[in-house]
Amino acid sequence: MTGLVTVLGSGAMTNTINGILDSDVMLVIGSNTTETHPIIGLRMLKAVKKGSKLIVADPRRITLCDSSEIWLQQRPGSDGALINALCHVIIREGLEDRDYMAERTENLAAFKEAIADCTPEWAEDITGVPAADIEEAARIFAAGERAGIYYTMGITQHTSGTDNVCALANLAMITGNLGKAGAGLNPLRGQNNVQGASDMGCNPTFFPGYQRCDDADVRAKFSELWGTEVTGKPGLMATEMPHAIEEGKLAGLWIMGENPILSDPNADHVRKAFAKLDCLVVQDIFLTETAEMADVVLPAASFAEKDGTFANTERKVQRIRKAVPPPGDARDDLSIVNMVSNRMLGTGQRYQGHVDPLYHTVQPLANEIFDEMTQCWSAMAGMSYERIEKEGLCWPCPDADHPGTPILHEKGFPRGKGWLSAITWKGPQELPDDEYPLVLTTGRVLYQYHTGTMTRRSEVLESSAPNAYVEMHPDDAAELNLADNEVVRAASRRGAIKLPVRITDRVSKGLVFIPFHYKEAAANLLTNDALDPQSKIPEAKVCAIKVEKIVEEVEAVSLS
Ligand SMILES: Nc1nc2c(c(=O)[nH]1)N[C@H]1C(S)=C(S)[C@@H](COP(=O)(O)OP(=O)(O)OC[C@H]3O[C@@H](n4cnc5c(=O)[nH]c(N)nc54)[C@H](O)[C@@H]3O)O[C@H]1N2
Ligand SMILES: Nc1nc2c(c(=O)[nH]1)N[C@H]1C(S)=C(S)[C@@H](COP(=O)(O)OP(=O)(O)OC[C@H]3O[C@@H](n4cnc5c(=O)[nH]c(N)nc54)[C@H](O)[C@@H]3O)O[C@H]1N2
Ligand SMILES: [Mo]
Repeated sequence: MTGLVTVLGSGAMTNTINGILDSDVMLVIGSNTTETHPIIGLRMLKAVKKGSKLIVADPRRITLCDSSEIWLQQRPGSDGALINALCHVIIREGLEDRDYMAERTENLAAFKEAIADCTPEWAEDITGVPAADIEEAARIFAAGERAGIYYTMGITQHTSGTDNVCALANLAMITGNLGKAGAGLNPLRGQNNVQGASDMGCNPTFFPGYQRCDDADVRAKFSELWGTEVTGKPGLMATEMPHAIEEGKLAGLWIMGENPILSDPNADHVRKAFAKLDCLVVQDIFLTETAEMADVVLPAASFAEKDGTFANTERKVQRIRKAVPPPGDARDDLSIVNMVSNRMLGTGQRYQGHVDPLYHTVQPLANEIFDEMTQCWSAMAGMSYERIEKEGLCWPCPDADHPGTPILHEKGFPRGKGWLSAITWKGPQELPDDEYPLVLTTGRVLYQYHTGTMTRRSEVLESSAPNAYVEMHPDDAAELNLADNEVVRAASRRGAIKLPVRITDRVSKGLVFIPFHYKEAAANLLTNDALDPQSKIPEAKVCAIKVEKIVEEVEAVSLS
């Protein structure tokens, strides 16, 4: 997997948002871009108008399908087979970029062997996509001089999520599409500043700047910089923590800006695990469902109430400025973390800082932390607040004269040659059966954001998408004798919810979709917490459920 880590590095886009307009072909796979990244979706639609050919691969008929050259409606969890078959056709028909492959990639023999039997007919059986459509899509993609791949959670939220991403990297490399404008491998990052959080080391294996904590040289460097001995053992991923609590390996949690009681799969299990903690601290801008369980709640300031930087999905580091003061006792996250760590470590004050008007303590200024970051990570070494005053810079930006790097891998990959992975398709962990005959996939709608802590407080947004629903194909609804909008019971092996049915051919027969925003019908009571072995991402995109008609219980009183 070294190939994956070096090709993908931080999980950011290799190319830029505006660069989408330079593409001849776009493959959008597992991304409902117009609803979840509307600005990027607009760029895609503009690119189509300019003549770029759009291939959509999604189990649901998303809005982008209307503008596509071809739509591949694969079964959820079958992407590995679909992508391998696309590669198979490209190699079989000699449509690959041979010079690029020879010069810039390795492990070709093992890759070719892995896709040798992945014929379009084989993939049709697994994915449900007609073999001829797979062939056509492969030809369109390979014919593009600049073909970009855009993917999001439809690709990653699977027990085979890492394999899916590696398979897409293969497709980009065999067609010579890594390292030029309008192309690339582009995961559209989700949360605001999730890229910045990754860059800063919000990951159990890395210090800031993707520097491994189990590397002795890296540890020595940070021990010196921070004036304290730093430990070198990788920690747990958030998704591993509920199990660790149950096994008695974890007694305390400090959660900042997450609401896992609603956002983690198998939510009932998460709630039971959290109840066993000795101490739960939650730092949030609202009293969330998770905060309600906490021993201590630390009120945080929102984005508009603090200074700092956000890094966006194209690795662009941009300034944010305090527009209004935080309400009441709320403090910016940096001050909160600093106040706690000062008391825990007794290290005193390491920054010049400013005096907090309420607490009369010295707190670091955001730019002091930024400067520290530029000292410990070469990719940001050339950045400063002065340089990003008006316009952000894309990392890597190694020195003060460097213009930043909007397009990654133009001259080569960090590891040298790009690794073509040999991927064997494995299906989802839980498949439908007689008892739970439907496949459930979950995701988002335009007007709501995750667990709704923020969007459900906005009257406009809430009135636009006020309730949960389950999308179901007309044939499945007819079998259960359901009317549109009728309230049904949806149940998996892990839990059950009640919600109205939305009868639509947006989904195929056998597939249902539930948005996970709504606490009154929380989709995550149903979802499976099986994890991808490498990335530890849960399989939020496939589990088996049943949907039942609710039969009104007849009041027995008058009969007795
Ligand atoms: N309005 C809004 N925007 C958001 C968010 C939000 O909550 N609301 N959240 C943000 C965050 S953090 C993220 S990560 C992104 C997520 O952005 P997206 O990944 O675009 O959003 P999802 O709705 O989770 O799922 C994307 C698509 O995957 C498809 N899909 C389901 N199963 C499969 C499968 O097996 N294979 C493939 N190829 N596709 C499948 C679904 O039909 C859906 O169209 O959105 C960000 N933007
Ligand atoms: N079934 C299913 N489950 C999923 C997914 C799916 O597709 N299907 N998607 C998954 C994905 S990709 C994601 S990213 C997660 C999202 O899961 P979460 O991150 O748990 O969801 P949010 O509701 O966005 O919670 C973020 C919290 O941060 C708080 N907050 C906002 N700004 C600040 C701030 O500046 N400081 C602090 N301290 N707090 C702040 C908000 O009030 C909110 O409570 O959900 C995951 N869960
Ligand atoms: Mo996300």
